[in-house]
Amino acid sequence: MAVTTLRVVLGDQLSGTLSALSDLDPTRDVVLMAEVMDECTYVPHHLKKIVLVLSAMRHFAHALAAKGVRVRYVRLDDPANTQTLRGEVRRAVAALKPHRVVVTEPGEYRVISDMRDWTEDLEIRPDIRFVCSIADFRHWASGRTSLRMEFFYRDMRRRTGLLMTPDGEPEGDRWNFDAENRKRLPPGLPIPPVAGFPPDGLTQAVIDLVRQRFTQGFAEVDGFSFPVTAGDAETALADFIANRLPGFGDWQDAMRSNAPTLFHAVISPALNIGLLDPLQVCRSVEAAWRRGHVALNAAEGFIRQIIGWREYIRGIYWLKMPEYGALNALNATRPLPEFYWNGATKMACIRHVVGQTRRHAYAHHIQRLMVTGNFALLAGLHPDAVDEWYMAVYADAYQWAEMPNTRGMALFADGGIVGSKPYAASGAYINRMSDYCTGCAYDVKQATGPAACPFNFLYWDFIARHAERFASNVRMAMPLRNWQRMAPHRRDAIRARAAEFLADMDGQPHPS
Ligand code: DLZ
Ligand code: SF4
Repeated sequence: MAVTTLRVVLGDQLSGTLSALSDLDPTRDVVLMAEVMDECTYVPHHLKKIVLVLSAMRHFAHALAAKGVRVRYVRLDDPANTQTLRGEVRRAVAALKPHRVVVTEPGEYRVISDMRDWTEDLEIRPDIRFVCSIADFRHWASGRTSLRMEFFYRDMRRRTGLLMTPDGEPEGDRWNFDAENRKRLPPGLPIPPVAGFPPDGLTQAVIDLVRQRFTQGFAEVDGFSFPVTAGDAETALADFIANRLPGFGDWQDAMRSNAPTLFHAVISPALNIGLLDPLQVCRSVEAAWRRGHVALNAAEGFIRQIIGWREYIRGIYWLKMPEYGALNALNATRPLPEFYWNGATKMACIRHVVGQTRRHAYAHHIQRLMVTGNFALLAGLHPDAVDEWYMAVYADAYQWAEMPNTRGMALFADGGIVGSKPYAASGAYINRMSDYCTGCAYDVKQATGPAACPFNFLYWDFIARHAERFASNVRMAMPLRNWQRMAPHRRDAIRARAAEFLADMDGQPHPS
């Protein structure tokens, strides 16, 4: 039978509500899904991320087929596979001769640029799985001299009605309860585990394939337990709401060495490939608050991450690309040290975060921002290298989400588009929010000498290096003043230790 429409579904578009599928006619259309090396290798993805995407793709294709939809599914090991999305679309067009090809806009600039060459009759539809469309964000941003997430978030609250009173006021008379969300974790507090989903036959086949085809060192494929279907993702969400959401607010920023997930949802890997709908997730969390299961600071803190931060970051990405991907406002040039990949460092905080990232393809926001991100900022690591690392190592990383978080929030490489000041912090912050320092070879109380915590001298070195630039930023006035008031011999000792440490890290001779 003649094929009317070829509908392309990418690996992070696994949603029944996808715009490319909205007018699907199962009798005349074909859905194309392709596992391709190009997408599996454009950054050295964590093996668990590859397993997640390919397994979820296979499950999604099965579910479509079970509903009577014709699916052209190209496996990675199919000998005819061209191993590029473009090649697979062209091959399908040649074989099926559809009247038109329909796709939902991809999450990465790289892919949409390439898409324009795919085929002549391509219809690219907006991705409607977000609360705020790209066009609406542009409209919101136009005419504003500075963009701030908090104001965008309030608009999203009004638009969705989430945590709003019938009179249009924020519940609890406040938009934001962050001040209550920075508590230290009591030692010994039991942490509810994250629900795991052991591999079924389909996933096991993908694990075997990935083991065979990808031999890069970073990452462990053993212990894969992410949800790979919409049903399992719902179970994971329900488990979070029942068991961890009550503690999510209070201990949102805490870190503990033997507890990688704490009270976090760990739903981003499923959410970012489309197995969950962000608005539905927020409605479930709001319902938990309305029935008295959780406090308002927990529900609000979580909802802000989704309809505030997640949507805001995506808006910034599409507003500022492609220029955003080349920004390097602080002229950072240092290569990424090997310990980002192998965890071999005496800094216990980094060792723990990199170690858990290797094992789980997951770290929570404060670990990403204040440990690996903060170190990269202070040490002046090149944003391209840091960007690639975050894209590769986290199971939830897609460029629309990852890039503004890395270049903007963590590295200040965008010069202040995402955040109004650099999130630079000394070891004291990590010590306050974690137990990492108690097991560290370095002393978090010292800023000079061989035993000093590197975050301390690198923090001051960072302030000193950028003193001129920060002089015009009121939010940096205090650290700058503290630096300038420090005794000259102490400033010299800090800078000398920083230079020595960085030279060691780079494998260079010490500066004299
Ligand atoms: C991340 C990923 C991987 C590892 N593999 C595939 C694949 O084989 N086929 C596919 O369609 N998509 C894959 N993806 C997701 C794409 O990289 C993602 O759709 C684009 O980066 C746009 O966000
Ligand atoms: Fe990290 Fe410094 Fe604490 Fe060691 S002492 S864990 S390097 S913050």
